[in-house]
Amino acid sequence: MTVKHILSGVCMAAFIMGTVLGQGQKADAAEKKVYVTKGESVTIKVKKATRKTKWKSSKKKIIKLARGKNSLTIKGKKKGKTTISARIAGKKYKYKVVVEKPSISKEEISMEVGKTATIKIKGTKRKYKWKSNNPSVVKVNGTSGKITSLSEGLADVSAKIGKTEYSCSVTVKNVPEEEKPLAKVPSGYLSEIKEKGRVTTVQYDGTQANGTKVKKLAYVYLPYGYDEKKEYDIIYCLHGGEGDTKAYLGTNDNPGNVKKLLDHMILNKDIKPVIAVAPTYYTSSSDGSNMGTAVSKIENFTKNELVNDLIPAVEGKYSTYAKTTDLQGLKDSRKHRGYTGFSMGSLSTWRTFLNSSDYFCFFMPMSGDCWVNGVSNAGKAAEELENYCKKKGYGEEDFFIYAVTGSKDIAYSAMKAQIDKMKKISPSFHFISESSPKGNISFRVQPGATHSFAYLPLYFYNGLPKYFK
Ligand code: FER
Repeated sequence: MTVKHILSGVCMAAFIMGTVLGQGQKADAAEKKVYVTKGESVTIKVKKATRKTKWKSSKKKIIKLARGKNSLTIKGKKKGKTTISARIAGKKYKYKVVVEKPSISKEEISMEVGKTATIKIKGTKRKYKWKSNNPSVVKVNGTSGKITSLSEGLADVSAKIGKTEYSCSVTVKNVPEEEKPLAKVPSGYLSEIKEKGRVTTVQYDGTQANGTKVKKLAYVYLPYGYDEKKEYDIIYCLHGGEGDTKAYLGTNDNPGNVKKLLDHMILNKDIKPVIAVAPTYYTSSSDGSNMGTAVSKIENFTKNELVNDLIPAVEGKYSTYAKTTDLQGLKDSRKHRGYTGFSMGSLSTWRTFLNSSDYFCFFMPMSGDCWVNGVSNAGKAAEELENYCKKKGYGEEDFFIYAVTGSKDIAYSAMKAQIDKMKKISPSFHFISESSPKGNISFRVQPGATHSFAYLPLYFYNGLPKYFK
C-alpha cells in the first residue's frame, strides 16, 4: 500500500467517525461531545488554550485533565458523564465528556462451518468497525458484527475503540457430515392433489407366538394409476409406541402427511410408483401403554406374522414383484421390498433386519435404536448385527439401511451410540460418506429435530429415493 493510500484510508475513517472523537484525535472546538474510555486519554485541540487555562468540571471524579498549549488532554477515570468548560480570550468553550467502559459481548466463539453469530461491544455510543484477521475462515459485517463462518480454522474478529482493540477468538469446525441438514420437503408436497393414490384396507389373521390367530387390519396405499398388470415396489411402515395403523397413510377420506407426500414424490418422479402398507404389531388397543408387551409383540410380528400372514395377504391381493407369496417368492423379490418405522417402529425395523432380511432389502429405522432382549445396548446391538451379517455372508450390495433421527430427539444418544459402535466393531456395515459414497448404511441426524411424527415427511422425502435403485 502506498502512503497516498494510507492517507486516504485515514481520511475515510475520520469521515465515517463523524463527530465522535477517538483516542489521540484532535477535536475542533466546534465539536461538543468527547468520548473517552476509562483508563485512556483523549487530547482535543482547543485554539488559544494555554497551560494556565482554567477548566471547570462538573464531576471531578470522572475525568482528569491535563492542560496544554492549544490543547486539552482528558483522561477517563470512572464511567460516567460530565461537562467541562473554560473561558478563553472572552469566548466560552463547553464540552460534554462521556467516560465509557466498553466490553465485548463474547471473547470466544466456537461454531460450525456455515453458521452465523453476532458480536457486539456493550457500553459504548461510539461507532466502530469489525474486521476479521482471517477472512477465508470467518467473515464479519463491519457494522452489524454478524459473523459467518466459511471454513474450518481460527480467526480473530476485532474492533478498535479508543486505544483498545476488542477481540473475539472464533474457532470454526466442520459440521460432521451425518449432522448436515436434510433436503427440505418442497413446499406444497403435503397438499392434496388430483393425481392422488388411494388408501384401502386389507384384513388378515395374524398368528401370535402361542399359535392363536388374531384378526388384524392394515392400511394399504395404492399409487395413482395403480395397474394390477404392473409390478410395484412395496414398503411396510410401522408406527411408534401408542401409535396405530393410521400414523402414516391416514385413511382415504382423511389422508395422512406421508400419503400426500407419496402422491407428490411419485407425480414428480422423485421415486417410482410404490405401494405402502401401514400395519400394526399390536394385537389390542391396550398394547400401546405397555412397553414390555410392545417388545414381545414386535418380536413375533417381525419374525412370524409379517412374512407368514401380512405379506401374503397384501401381496396376494396387490401386484408387487413377488411372483408367489410363499417364502421362496418373497425371497426372490426382496430387492423390491422395504421396511420403515418410527420410535418403537424403528425398533421393529432393526428387528426385521435381524429376523426377516431374507425377504427385505431396504430399511429405514427412524428415531429408535436396535434393542437386544428388550433393552438398549449399543455394544450388544453392534455385535448382534455384525454376527448376523457374517452368518448371512452379506456384502455391500445385499441390503441398505438409512438410519435417521434428530439432534434433539430422545432417541438420538442411543442411536448415535449404536452407530458409533457399529463403525468400530461391525465391519460388514459400510457407512456412506462424501469420501466413500458406496456402502450399505447411511446415518443422518437432522439438526434440531425432536422425537415427533412431524418429521416423518422429511425423513421419507430424504430416505425413500435411496430405496429400490
Ligand atoms: C429409542 C427412544 C425412544 C427407542 C424407542 C423409543 C427403539 C420409544 C419411546 C416411546 O415409544 O415412548 O431409542 O428405540
